[in-house]
Amino acid sequence: MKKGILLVAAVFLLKSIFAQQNPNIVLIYADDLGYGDLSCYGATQIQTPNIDKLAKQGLRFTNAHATSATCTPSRFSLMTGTYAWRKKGTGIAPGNASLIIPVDKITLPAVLKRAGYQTAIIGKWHLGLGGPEGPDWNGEIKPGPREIGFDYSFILPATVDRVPCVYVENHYVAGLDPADPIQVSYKEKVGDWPTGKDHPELLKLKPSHGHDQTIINGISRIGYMTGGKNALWKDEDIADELASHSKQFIIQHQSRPFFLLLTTHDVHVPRTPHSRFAGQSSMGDRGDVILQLDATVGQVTRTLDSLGLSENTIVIFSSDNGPVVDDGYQDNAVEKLGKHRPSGNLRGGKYSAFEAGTRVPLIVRWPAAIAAGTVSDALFSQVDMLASFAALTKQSLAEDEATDSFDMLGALLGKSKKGRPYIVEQANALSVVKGHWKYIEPKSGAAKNNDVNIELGNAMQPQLYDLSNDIGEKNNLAVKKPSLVKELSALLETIRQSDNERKRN
Ligand code: NG6
Ligand code: CA
Repeated sequence: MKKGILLVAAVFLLKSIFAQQNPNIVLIYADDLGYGDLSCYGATQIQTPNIDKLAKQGLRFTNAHATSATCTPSRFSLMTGTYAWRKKGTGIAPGNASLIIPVDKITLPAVLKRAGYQTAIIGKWHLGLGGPEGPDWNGEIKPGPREIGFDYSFILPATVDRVPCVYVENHYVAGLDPADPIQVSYKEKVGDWPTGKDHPELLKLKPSHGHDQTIINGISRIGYMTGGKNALWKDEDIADELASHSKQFIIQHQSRPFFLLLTTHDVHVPRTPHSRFAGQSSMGDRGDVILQLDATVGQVTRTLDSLGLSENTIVIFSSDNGPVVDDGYQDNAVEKLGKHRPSGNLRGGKYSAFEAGTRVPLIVRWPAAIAAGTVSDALFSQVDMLASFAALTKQSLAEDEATDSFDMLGALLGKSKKGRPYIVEQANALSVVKGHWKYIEPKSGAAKNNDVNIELGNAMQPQLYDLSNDIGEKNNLAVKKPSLVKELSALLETIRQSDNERKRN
């Protein structure tokens, strides 16, 4: 009897110690999901109940941004707290690129590791792997996630439309048979596996532009590969694989604070919904993988619920860049789009300097600290996650660490309505948004990418938009307001030249 009471007391004590510990953090980072793609952001042709529920229980941002309109630079900034455009070689990475994140600088996972967190990345990486020679797919693959602060990694090395089509778990290709080594080239054909260019009759999903090299699982990819047959992923199972690895990580690390970065493949191309989702939306494959993404979120939140972790776990949901409908495969996304507007009422999309390039959904749920059902119009940039997480875990950054990252914890948790004083958006051109004014620097290059049917925002003349009454960036006021153009172009130049934005502010 006495023992029983002691046990109960011990359990209570442990519970209260855990209640005071740092919150777990689960950051779910979707790929190419647009500002208008979720029902909680106004979509009506598609319902995303699990993500909507996060918004209902937490905080939804209307003016949050990835740093860039494409994946690699956005992820680079998220990880390093610095702008990718400051560093050469941070554009969309080929599948055999070497690691582009410096291993001797602070990173988002390293900040949390410093605070005692167990850290993991599960999902898309696309930040390069290995030293200057690139990754050794048949040996130890490093440096990579483990060397920049993740205790555990289970990744898609680049994108699913790029070879090699294998998972990398920690330092090795998962399930690789050493007798069947992998060869990869982005220059010339390797091995004798057919390509989409030569054998379109073998394809279950045909390219619309590019994507005509080695065929894996009936889908032609960017790049050539051969070997590693046992290790090849099955496209339709990727979402479930990532969700089940995430679940496992959460279950195994529930007793200590953990940071899980779940970077989904959905809704990037090639879009290959599992049979549970195929045909379930009215919008073809793109709609179906939005449903699949929503279900992934549901799997994670239900895991947290079942372990009693939801109260003290911050769940963050966002996207790496804006939406694209045809990104290189004939998957019916264009034909079945109907009235759905992936960019909502914003102009542009993925690759674009217009708002839809970087303005993305951002939802933050933390029942222990954030009031349910709130909406924030604060200007927020993902480059600030690093310094904000440092603040959350009561750490101060050294002056030379993550120098573009500001502590915006107050805004991130909805305690403050005040956002960033300004943000920089990266597409081909850089833009700066200050208050409700947006300036896009003059840039040569096509005004529109016809393959993807997206306006890129390039123009030889400066562009100035008043986002408070022209969110669709239709009315260029640069000629009418030369002094504002001067002010904002000077600000952009100052930021560009600045070697320490946090210090400068
Ligand atoms: C482009 C690809 C596109 C996509 C993108 C990267 C072609 C024609 N297009 O080069 O399909 O893979 O790169 O997307 O190859 S991102 O979200 O990872 O930045
Ligand atoms: Ca992307």
